[in-house]
Amino acid sequence: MITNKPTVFSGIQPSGILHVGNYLGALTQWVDLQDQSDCIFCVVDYHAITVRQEPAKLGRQILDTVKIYLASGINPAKSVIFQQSDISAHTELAWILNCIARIADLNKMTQFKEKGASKESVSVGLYDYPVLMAADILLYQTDIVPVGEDQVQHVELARTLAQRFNRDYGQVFKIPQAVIKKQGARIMGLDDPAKKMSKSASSPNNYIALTDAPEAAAKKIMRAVTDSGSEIIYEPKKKPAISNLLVTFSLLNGINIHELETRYRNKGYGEFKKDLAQEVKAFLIEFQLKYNSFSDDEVKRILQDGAAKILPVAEQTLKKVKNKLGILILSS
Ligand code: AQP
Repeated sequence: MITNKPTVFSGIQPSGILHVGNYLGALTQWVDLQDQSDCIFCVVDYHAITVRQEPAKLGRQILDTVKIYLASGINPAKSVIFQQSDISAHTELAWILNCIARIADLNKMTQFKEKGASKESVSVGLYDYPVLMAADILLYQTDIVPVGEDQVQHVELARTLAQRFNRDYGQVFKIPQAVIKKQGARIMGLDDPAKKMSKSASSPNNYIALTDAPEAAAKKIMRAVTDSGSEIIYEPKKKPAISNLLVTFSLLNGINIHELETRYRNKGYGEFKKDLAQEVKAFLIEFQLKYNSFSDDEVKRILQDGAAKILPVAEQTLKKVKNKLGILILSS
């Protein structure tokens, strides 16, 4: 599987229904990288269980996440798609990296502070999530990690742990690089443009889920909060809500933001939102046609093939790590 192209690794948690933020911030970038790189795209179910998931629903969410990858344009003939818990080397390497990471490293992680703050009790897994993410990335000797802005700090930690391991035990890991999109790396919540759009947000008005009924999604756009004033201009600091809607509009239909500003000069928020609502509706109708065309059996086959293809790469890295640590006795 490994060629001389750069290796790309990324994943999404099956912790709910994926939204337009996941699509514009991550998935479109994955699709663009497929031709120039060896791409590995994971459904990171062990990350999802860092907060309570409903066992009766989680399997469905895993299959649906793969269908969203496929509907977005991830092609299993070009890219490996697999489920994290199918490759036990992820959790084994995470344990080893836990012994390399420092409490001080994890205390710096802002996503843990944000996600943990609203909860009465927080799992050790949620705190340790960035170390598992480092293991995910480093197992495949990854060059590039395409992510949204919220994950950049976690990729930084993967780099730190890789450098520390290589320095203390000898060269094993490649040092990965986070890549984020110039635009769309942080799509904000429709109900609160100070916070990112998130599938675990308390209100469904925060996000446009990729499986939302198109008409209902259009209504969410009409209800989206706006800023004071009436001008439709891109100024994220002064006008975070309208700027977020402009970015979404621009990325969905390919018209650049300046053209949109010109088109809506002297027009009100109502007209702008009505047009965006139509864009979102049209996008979802087309997306969902593809999404609904995949069967569960097809998805299971893709996951099985993906795991089989990727297992030797993961095992090879883990073996090198164990060897450097001095614990590889029987099969050295
Ligand atoms: N709002 C966003 N804008 C742009 N990119 C985003 N991503 C997530 N939200 C936005 C990117 O999508 C990828 C997958 O993220 P994830 O599901 O693994 O975890 P997350 O970042 O924690 O996403 P959510 O939606 O907020 O999930 P929950 O609510 O379950 O925690 C990543 O590349 C991420 O950057």
